Amino acid sequence: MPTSPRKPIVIVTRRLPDVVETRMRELFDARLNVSDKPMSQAELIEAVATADVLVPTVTDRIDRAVLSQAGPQLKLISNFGTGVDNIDLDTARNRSIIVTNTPGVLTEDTADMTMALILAVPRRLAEGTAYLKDHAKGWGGWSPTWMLGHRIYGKRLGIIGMGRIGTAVARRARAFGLQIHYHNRRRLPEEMEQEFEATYWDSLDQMLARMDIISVNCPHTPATYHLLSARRLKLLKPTAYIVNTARGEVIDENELARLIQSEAIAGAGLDVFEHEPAVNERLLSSDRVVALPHMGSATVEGRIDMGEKVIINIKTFLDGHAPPDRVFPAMF
Ligand code: 8YV
Repeated sequence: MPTSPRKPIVIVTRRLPDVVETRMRELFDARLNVSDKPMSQAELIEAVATADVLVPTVTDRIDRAVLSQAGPQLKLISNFGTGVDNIDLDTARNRSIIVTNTPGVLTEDTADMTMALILAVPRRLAEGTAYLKDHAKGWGGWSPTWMLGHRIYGKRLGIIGMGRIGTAVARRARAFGLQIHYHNRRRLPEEMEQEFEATYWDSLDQMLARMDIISVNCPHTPATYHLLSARRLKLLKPTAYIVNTARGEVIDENELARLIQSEAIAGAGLDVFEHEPAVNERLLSSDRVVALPHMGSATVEGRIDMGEKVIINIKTFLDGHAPPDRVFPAMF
């Protein structure tokens, strides 16, 4: 009797939506993380020694130490997430391990969250909610001069990183009457600039000094680590706000906290932090900071779409084709 070929071992480091896990069980020898507890570096090393395919998330550090223990069977890392700064890409490439991600499917959700923070910080939404909760039995009532925030209509929004998410933010921001400015490695095609009536700044320094709100929408790479350095943060106007739904590492978080505390910057809306899951105490305790626990892509629909993308990448690879979302496309 012919034996059926063994199913490839796919190790998934965190719990994924039920429909995604069910499909993975059907297709692969899926080793799932029922407890959802983040894996230790030792557990990750064990995983790469066994898996044909690894499915990590932003909470797993797939560094050189982990990858150097990978068995020869590990040929694909299919990241559940768009950012791949959790993976040592150079080492993966040198070891001929393909890396894929999940671009596109979390663009709109992340742009929505960015817009929510752009509104929430100048209009003091978190403060208002907290105040009502603290005064549940009766708040002082309306007053003409109380809880005043700042208008966003007509203000200048400077977007750092005009890729998919930055562009989706620009589209939303236009509808709210914000003026669009951006800094990007490449200038947008003319018709896109016209669509947003966007102003391109080749010099990030010059853009920072003139904006009312800054939105960080670029990936974290060696080139963007502390792009908003202590020196650059000091260029911002004291009335400026910063929103970050990309990666905490792009901003010098310590300096940001210091400048907000000393009122050299008006406030910040932060969904990501430099040393997650730790958050700088001074940011958390400031009334002028709206802090969220990395929720930008946290919708049921988004997480299912991300899982579907992971499955498509694995399946395509196992069928002998180039997976669609390769991070270094030349490799297959
Ligand atoms: C994800 C993200 O939740 O995809 C990304 O890059 O930052 C998040 O929205 C996370 O990465 C999942 O691994």
